[in-house]
Amino acid sequence: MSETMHKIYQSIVDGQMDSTAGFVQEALDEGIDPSTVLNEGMISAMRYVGQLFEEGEYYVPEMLVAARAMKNGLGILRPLLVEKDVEPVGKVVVGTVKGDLHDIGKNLVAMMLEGAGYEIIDLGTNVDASSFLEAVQDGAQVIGMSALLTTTMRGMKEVIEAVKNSEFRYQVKVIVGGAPITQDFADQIEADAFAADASSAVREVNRLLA
Ligand code: B1M
Repeated sequence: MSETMHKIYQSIVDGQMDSTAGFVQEALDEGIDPSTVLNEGMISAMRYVGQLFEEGEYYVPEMLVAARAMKNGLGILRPLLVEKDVEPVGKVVVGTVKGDLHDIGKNLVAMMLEGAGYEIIDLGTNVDASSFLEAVQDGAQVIGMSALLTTTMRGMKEVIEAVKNSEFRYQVKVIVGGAPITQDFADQIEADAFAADASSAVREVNRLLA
């Protein structure tokens, strides 16, 4: 790992909220590919933060400052991931399910979809079934749900049930993702697609709307 990439990684792990963005810019100026910065510098750092939390080394405040550092870094990457002035190829509503406040992965998925030409309705975190349905009423063709907690992932099924019991049953597709979500779980709750990361989310949404 180059020195700059190491600085990005370490600034997230240490939650140095004000340094990450500068280091990300430095890496881009050095010609490092944005997806390398994202995956090797940033996502791997968050993974390590999660490990430290699991091991009892870190507590919620440390996770929180790491998340802020990551968000500041993502602010620099955003314009590179999101293309401007393209005619929307479809409309996708995204949100983190009820009871769940994790939004970094969901935001990344939204950014990459936007970059691929989709119009995004971002409902944020802690989103219930009726809010997803309202967005479908507003024209969303795909519901994208994120969950990071084993306790909240079941909420995805509730949304799918609500869709099935609504007039939009045959109109809308559902994609799910997030750290605890697997293809098996997606099959169990009868989601139309599962994606393990943001770029496969784009591939899957393209497939759903093809
Ligand atoms: Co929390 N947290 N957290 N946390 N947190 C995890 C998820 C945890 C795994 C940490 C651990 O124990 N190792 C653990 C969950 C354990 C479990 O359920 N089995 C955990 C816990 C326990 C908690 C609390 C309960 C802690 C507490 O209060 N005691 C609490 C819950 C609060 C709540 O939501 N109600 C909590 C709180 C927080 C913070 C608020 C402090 C902060 C979130 C800040 C924020 O998001 N704004 C936080 C953080 C930062 C984490 C970790 C460290 C990092 C998450 C992250 O941003 N990853 C996380 C550890 C981990 O995941 N290893 C952890 C980076 C992000 C890019 O990855 O979100 O996985 P991810 O997204 C990926 C893919 O999953 C996928 O694409 C993304 C890009 O590749 N993807 C999709 C995601 N959504 C998708 C949707 C799609 C498709 C793909 O389609 C629509």
